[in-house]
Formats: sequence, structure tokens, C-alpha cells
Amino acid sequence: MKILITGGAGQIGTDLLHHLHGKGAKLSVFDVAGPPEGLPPGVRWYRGSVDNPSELLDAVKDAAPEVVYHFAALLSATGEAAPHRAYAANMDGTRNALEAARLFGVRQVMFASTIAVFGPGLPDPVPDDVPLQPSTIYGVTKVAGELLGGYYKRKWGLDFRGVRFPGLINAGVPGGGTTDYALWMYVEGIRNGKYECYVGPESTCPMMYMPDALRALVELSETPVSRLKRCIYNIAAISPTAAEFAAAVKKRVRGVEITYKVDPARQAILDSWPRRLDDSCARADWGWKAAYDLDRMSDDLVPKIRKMVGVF
Ligand code: AKB
Repeated sequence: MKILITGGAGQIGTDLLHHLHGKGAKLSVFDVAGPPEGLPPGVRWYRGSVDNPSELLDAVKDAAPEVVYHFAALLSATGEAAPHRAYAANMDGTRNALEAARLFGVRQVMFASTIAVFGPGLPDPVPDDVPLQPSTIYGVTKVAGELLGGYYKRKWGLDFRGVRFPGLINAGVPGGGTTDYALWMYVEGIRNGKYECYVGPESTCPMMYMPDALRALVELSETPVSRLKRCIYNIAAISPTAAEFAAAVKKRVRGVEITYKVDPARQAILDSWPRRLDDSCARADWGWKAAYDLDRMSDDLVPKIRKMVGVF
């Protein structure tokens, strides 16, 4: 199968690329960054910006994918620092990706949505269908992306699907999100023996280990359309407090010191998001179920981060 990933050099894109390569997909990437070292053989790399329509349209025309995974976006913390850039990348970028798909006969677009579409004051856990009143430009643009994709499906029959990702954790470098503190605890804890966390110890939000996230994308992409009752699904895995993450790191990395110095801006963003998600629609429609809890994830992750940062 021919697949193009926008944002293929980012946190999800990098891991999905290797995952799909292992499954025999014929892959292309579109990203503002150039190709990294260790790129799997045979991957075509198009360098460009999603908010530049001609760069993205040319790449989609040339690569002629059946499926586009559209990940290119500025995340919540980076987006608040540069709202106009976030608008261009996330709003114009998603419109351009959908237009490219429509014009060049892409069968399916997979969209990375997020818990950032939610605002404060919602039930716990938060179900799929609630009023969406996000507090960040990132959340606003992701709500718009969900709605625009649904419009392309109704108007032009594009097979648009997506998941609302929790904060994602992998052996990689986080990319400007508010939920990055969890991954930094592991990375900095292993690299430097200490980490100063920018949210308080009781902070809680939905999180997920990357292998679960990749499996969710592929499983949703492969589910027959007749089984899907909606385009966008909540998916849930774990919701530890920051202190519980710290304890999981300390249990596996001797002598680590985790301290807390709250950054009010990022704490406010995190506090506006759900603590837990209700993913019963994904479970019912396509059999979704996360496999990794905090312990299983930490046991798998710590050796991988040790290898990544070269500290054993
Ligand atoms: C962020 O923190 O901005 C992202 C997200 C929750 O989508 N990890």
C-alpha cells in the first residue's frame, strides 16, 4: 500500500514510519525538516511546508498515495508561543492536506486529533460527544480539522478518520506539547539524574505509550467503513499523576531526583484538559483496547531511552 505521512519527522510520524515500513508499506514523507539518519530504505522524502499549498499538492500528486496520515502541526505549548504560525500550519495545513487528497484521488485521510479539543468543566471521564470549547489555538485548530474532515467526507466521499490522542510517550524527543513533562522525566532522569517538572505533582491527564498509539492508527485505518459510526474517536490508555510518573522513573533509575516548579501557563493548559477519556465508542466500533499500563510501559521504555541517550 502507498502511504504518505505529513509531519513524518515528528514524534508520531517517525515511529509510524518505521512501523509501517516493517509492514511492507511503500512510504513517502512530507515535512519541513529534511530526512533523518537511519531512514528506512526506499522512503521518498518531500521537503516542504503544509501551509504552502503548491508544495503539498505537488508532493501528493507525485507520490500518489492511497492513504495520507496527516500529522503536521504545531502542538499546544509551541502554538501558544506562536499562535499565527500554529494557525497557518494547523488550519491551512489541514485544509491543504484535505484538498490534495480530494484532487489527487487519495482514498483515506487519517487525522491526528487530540485531547486539546476539550475545554474545562466536562464530565470525568469525557465521552466523545460533548461541547468542544478548547482554550488553546492548537485545540481550536484541531476542532476545526475534525469538522473540516467530516465535511470532506459528506461532500466528496473522502474516507476521513482520526483519533483524539492523549499525551504520547516514546523513546524520542517530545515536540512542544504540554504533556511532554512525562517523557522528560524519563529522558532527563536517565540523562542527568534529575528533572524539574513544570506542572504540580497531582497534575493528571490522559497519556499513552507510542506502540498503543501506532496500533490504534493502523487498526482504525483498516476497519471496514461499514463498522464505523463516526469519523473521530476518543482513545484512552493511562492517566497517572505527575507524582506517579516520577515514582515509576525512580523505581527503575537509581538516585533520580524529580522536583516541581510550576509554570502557570502550561499548568493552566493541562488543567483545562480532561483527566480521563471515555473511549467506549472506539471499543465498540473497532475493538480498540490499550495494552500498556504505567508499569509495562516503563519497563519497555527505560532501556530504549538509555540506548537513545547513551547512558546505561
Ligand atoms: C500537547 O501536549 O500539546 C500534545 C497533545 C495533548 O496533543 N501532546
